[in-house]
Amino acid sequence: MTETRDSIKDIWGPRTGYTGQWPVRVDEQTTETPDHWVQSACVLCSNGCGIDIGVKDGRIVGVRGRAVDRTNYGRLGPKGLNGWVANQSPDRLTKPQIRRNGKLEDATWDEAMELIVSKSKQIIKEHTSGAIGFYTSGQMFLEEYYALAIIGKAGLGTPHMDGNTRLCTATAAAALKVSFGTDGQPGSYTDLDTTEAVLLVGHNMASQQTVLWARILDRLAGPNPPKLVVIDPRLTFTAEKATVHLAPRVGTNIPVMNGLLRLLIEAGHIDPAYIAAHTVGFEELKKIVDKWTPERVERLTGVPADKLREAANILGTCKTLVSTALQGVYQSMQATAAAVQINNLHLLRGLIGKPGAGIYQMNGQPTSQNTRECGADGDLPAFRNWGNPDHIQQLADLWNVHPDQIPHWSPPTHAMQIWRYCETGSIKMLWISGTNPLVSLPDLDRVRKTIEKEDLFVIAQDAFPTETTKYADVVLPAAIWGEKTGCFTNVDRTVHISHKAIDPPGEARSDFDIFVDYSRRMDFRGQDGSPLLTSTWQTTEDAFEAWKKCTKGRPCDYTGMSYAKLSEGSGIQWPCNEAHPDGTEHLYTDGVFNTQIDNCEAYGHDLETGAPHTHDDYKLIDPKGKAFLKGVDYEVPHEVPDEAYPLWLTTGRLVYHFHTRTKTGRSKALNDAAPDSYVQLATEDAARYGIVDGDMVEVTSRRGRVLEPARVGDIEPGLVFIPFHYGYWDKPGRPRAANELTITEWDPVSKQPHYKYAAVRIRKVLA
Ligand SMILES: Nc1nc2c(c(=O)[nH]1)N[C@H]1C(S)=C(S)[C@@H](COP(=O)(O)OP(=O)(O)OC[C@H]3O[C@@H](n4cnc5c(=O)[nH]c(N)nc54)[C@H](O)[C@@H]3O)O[C@H]1N2
Ligand SMILES: Nc1nc2c(c(=O)[nH]1)N[C@H]1C(S)=C(S)[C@@H](COP(=O)(O)OP(=O)(O)OC[C@H]3O[C@@H](n4cnc5c(=O)[nH]c(N)nc54)[C@H](O)[C@@H]3O)O[C@H]1N2
Ligand code: SF4
Ligand SMILES: [Mo]
Repeated sequence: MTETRDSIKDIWGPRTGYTGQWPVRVDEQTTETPDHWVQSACVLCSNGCGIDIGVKDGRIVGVRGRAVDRTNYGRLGPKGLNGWVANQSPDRLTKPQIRRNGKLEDATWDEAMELIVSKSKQIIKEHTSGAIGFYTSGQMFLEEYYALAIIGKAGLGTPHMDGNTRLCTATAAAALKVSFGTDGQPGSYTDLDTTEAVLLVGHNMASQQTVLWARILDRLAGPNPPKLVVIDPRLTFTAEKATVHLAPRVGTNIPVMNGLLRLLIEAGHIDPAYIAAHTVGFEELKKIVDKWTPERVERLTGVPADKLREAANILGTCKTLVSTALQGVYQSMQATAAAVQINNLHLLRGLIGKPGAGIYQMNGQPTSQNTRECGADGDLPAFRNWGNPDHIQQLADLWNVHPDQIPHWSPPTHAMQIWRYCETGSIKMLWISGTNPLVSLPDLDRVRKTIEKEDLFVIAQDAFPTETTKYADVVLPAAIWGEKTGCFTNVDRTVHISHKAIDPPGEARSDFDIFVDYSRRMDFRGQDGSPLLTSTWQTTEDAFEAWKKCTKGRPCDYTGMSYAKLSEGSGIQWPCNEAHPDGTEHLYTDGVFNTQIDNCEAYGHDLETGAPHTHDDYKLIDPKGKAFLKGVDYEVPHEVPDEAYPLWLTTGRLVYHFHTRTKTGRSKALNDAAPDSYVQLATEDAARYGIVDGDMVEVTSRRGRVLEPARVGDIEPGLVFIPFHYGYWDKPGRPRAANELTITEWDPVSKQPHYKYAAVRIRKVLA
């Protein structure tokens, strides 16, 4: 057994202060000495740390960080070091199940797949393929998403396919499209090695990307430490290290960001030459932000005017800057508009496309970038534009189908709308893969009622019994990380290959094999009568080769990569092609963006209403490679505290758990570190309600109630926080899932749900 460090007690590990090149530190956690190591990357957050899987006698016996990998130089965090034990959990799903007489019973793969196929055919006959929907993941592999996208778009021809990425990083994609024309993070992690300042908006990196945070901690411990500006209503681990911490009221990112931009413009801390040469929209933006004086910002957000000035001074005078946004932006009010303000900040200062200057419209899930790239969500493969007939023709050519077979008469259906169609009955079959909506969707009572509907046929494809598989008509046991080969892309566009290390348990099969099997049994064919997938799609490597063709000439060009090349090294950043055989660190180095009419991924939206623009609208505004500067004014959140529900609720994450805990809840070390949910209250509020640490508190919203033990302190008065990880699979009984309380509202542009605010009341419950 080797444990190089106790990551539960010491989350980030020892400091190695530096500037320039981040030193190597290899973290390892093994229970036995492996006979061999298998190359992979971690799938427990978007950082995608390079990892080797230790194998002995066909079992995983531990992991170690890859010293050569550019994302982590050997380091791993608590989840990376302790999460792998879930693969070998005794309650893995090992056989397909079919619901018979109300009960899930074991079945053969033939029985389960034939049932799905006969249901699909019956539904298509009676209602068209528009009655079939797919709700997938940000945690499967690139090859699996691409197979699914082709099945949905070219095989069935249904517009109803989205991922849980809608709950996660839809706003990241939307904000990048709005400003730069297509998805794709402009920067590179190496920017953190030299940058003078870091801005984190609604992003608790210290908990959520612990290894990336270790990189910042090491910079803080080295020469020329960067200054940190953190915008978060809670005093998080991240905020504790801030040079300036702004703690606005939830839902007020727009006033804060508008106020910061105003101060920058007023002080002349902008780059007029860059603005003139590479952007459009400056005058309109200036007019909008002009109204947000520091005093007005203070009145609305609670952020003291002087603190805002202090922050603006750092952001305006640093020569290099890395900014990130995550769920405190994406799941809060005016999500896309607020995320775009961060892009604007960099554009105004000309801090983009060069070393030390990076924007991270962060991802959350390990493979959410690929869901988006491959078009297994509400996007089309390789950032193609559903409104552009040439882009549709390109896909039709690649897939050997008529363009009309590919739904493109309106935007693909977003996840919240897919669930709405299930609720109203126009979707009759929902295929859920790699996500657990019965814990993660907002307003769970409504979701439960929907999934229980007699006329909705539900397939759930997962590795574990979950709150969702419980309601399925067919359960398909999936092979997961470590048990199958595939690629995925982290937030700085680094593509890793993850090799199969062990066999999956029992009869579990990879998502790739399941989707390809479905395509074969449905007998999907192209225009010339040849099978859509099966003849050239035997292995995931075949799928990767097909994907490369799909990306040729697009911003996410993978054509210079191969399984062999990815296996020789340890991560390559796209675009990687003939011109850039080793990958590309920075996008937009020449100040030319992907906004040209024939290149852009979307024709834009009205940022306030979300109304999409058409090809003809775009012709009038085509900035031909310049970036868009766009702004909006403040809007009041859709639900605000009142007499009946006087407190704000916000929800989020803990360092030791991943989402609905299907993996981390099965790791003793992680689960012991955070065994239960809780409600965090400000000291003042706790005193007012006579609540002390550990008291049981009932939290009620207009949609439901939960019972949580109290934890007092480190949060703004008037706000309560509940981690959303805790469902019911391991602890039925007490209502405790945060999403019993949350609202069904979403951002008008990205359609990402608003998990970060709701109005609640609390009451101490006597034991
Ligand atoms: N340990 C751990 N790490 C993870 C995950 C996990 O489950 N556990 N999940 C991964 C995934 S998929 C994701 S998406 C990321 C999410 O990573 P984060 O976005 O960092 O996580 P959250 O806790 O959801 O939200 C971040 C912060 O937003 C703040 N916030 C709430 N409302 C507002 C607001 O209106 N404005 C501002 N400025 N801030 C606000 C909250 O106080 C919270 O600290 O983490 C990834 N990494
Ligand atoms: N209140 C509140 N709700 C939230 C959030 C919040 O901040 N607050 N955050 C939202 C965000 S950002 C996210 S990303 C979602 C996450 O929500 P979910 O996606 O529902 O959460 P997970 O627990 O990660 O579910 C993934 C499932 O996939 C399974 N799985 C893992 N690997 C594989 C695989 O290779 N194949 C298959 N078939 N299955 C696999 C896992 O066992 C697990 O059941 O939650 C969202 N919900
Ligand atoms: S930072 Fe993310 S990718 Fe890296 S070890 Fe932790 S969970 Fe895994
Ligand atoms: Mo996420």
